[in-house]
Amino acid sequence: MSKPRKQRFILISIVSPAYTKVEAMEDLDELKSLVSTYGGADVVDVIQRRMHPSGGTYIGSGKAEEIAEMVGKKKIDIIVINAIVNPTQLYHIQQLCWPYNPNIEVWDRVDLILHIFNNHATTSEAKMQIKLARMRHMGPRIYGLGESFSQQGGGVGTKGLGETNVELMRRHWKEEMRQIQSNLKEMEKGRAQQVERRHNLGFPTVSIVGYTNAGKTSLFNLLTGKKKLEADILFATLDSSVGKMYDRDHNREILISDTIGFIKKLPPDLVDAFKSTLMESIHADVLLHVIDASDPKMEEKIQVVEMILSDLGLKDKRKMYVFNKVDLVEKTRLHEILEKYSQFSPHAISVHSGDGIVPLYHSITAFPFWF
Ligand SMILES: Nc1nc2c(ncn2[C@@H]2O[C@H](COP(=O)(O)OP(=O)(O)OP(=O)(O)O)[C@@H](O)[C@H]2O)c(=O)[nH]1
Ligand SMILES: [Mg+2]
Repeated sequence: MSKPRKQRFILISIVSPAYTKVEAMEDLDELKSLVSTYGGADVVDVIQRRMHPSGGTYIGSGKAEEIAEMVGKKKIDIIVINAIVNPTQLYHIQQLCWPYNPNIEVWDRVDLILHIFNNHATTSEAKMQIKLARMRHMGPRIYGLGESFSQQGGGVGTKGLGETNVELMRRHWKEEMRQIQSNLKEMEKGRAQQVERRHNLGFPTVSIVGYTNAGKTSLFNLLTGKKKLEADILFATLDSSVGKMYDRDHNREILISDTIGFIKKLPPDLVDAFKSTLMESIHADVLLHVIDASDPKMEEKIQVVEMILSDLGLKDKRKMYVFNKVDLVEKTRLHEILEKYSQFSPHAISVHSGDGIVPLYHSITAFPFWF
């Protein structure tokens, strides 16, 4: 059987004119990993330097025309813009591309992340959370389209029909969203009871958090002996897992949880949709913030994670920074990092080589959980 043809992408990265070439390329890199995680082929990269998005098409009308022509020439299926773009602007770009490909899709960064989530979701809860997040994100777009269609309809007798359809759709949409929210609430209750039961049993709990692809699941598997999927893709993990680590020094078990990774420009709606998955972290005694020490964007990613933790009300939670993948980092650089983050009980580890795992284990078992 022949492989299905990969969907062909144009990637558009919008950066401030102040960015150097290297910075602009780094910005595009994350978008490239997202597209490759999705399974798409990156056919054309466009870096646009501008301070502010431009009116109707976000990327400027001249650029939008150029891109539309490229859609035809390069047989493009999907255009993705590395930003959160308003629905009308996406729709305008799509319209410009119709003469070249009537099935063209135009996504913003959130659409791309949501499509990846959708492909990776395995549990019914994750599927529902994603559906809710998609509806919240796409909702305005559907209404927007509805308005455009009813304007297009315009002729005698058609306008009313258009409006009725939009109104019906809107009502149906709202009802479905309410239903999903109430199902998720039920699941959240169940999960909260579970968390509480464990807490009452007196298990110390540790939650692994961090940017996507930092090596959280790899560390989780190592500490708990589980075999969850670790992969060089973004958002390999979407649900949350809890495992046990035996603490020899105190003859007890410590609960370790692994969960979804974070990424920059995650809209609050998405974080909100995943609240119940993140519940284990919310109730943990301590957070292990796993960081890919070999990543050139490490510092920015630490800040992104800190911001999301703070949105989740976890700003003051006790935490340790765990710098992973040190097999890929030079010794001098590592010293600099450990010095810079000395107030976060930093650990340098490599899940691959085993470096630093024993000291980390001892720090976890010696952690003053009850104080
Ligand atoms: N070189 C090196 N690679 C590592 C190390 N630890 C993990 N990795 C690799 O990093 C990639 C991501 O690992 P995961 O454990 O799936 O990362 P994650 O943080 O759970 O990622 P998501 O669930 O996708 O957010 C995999 O390809 C791992 O093999 C390490 O110590 N050194
Ligand atoms: Mg993972």
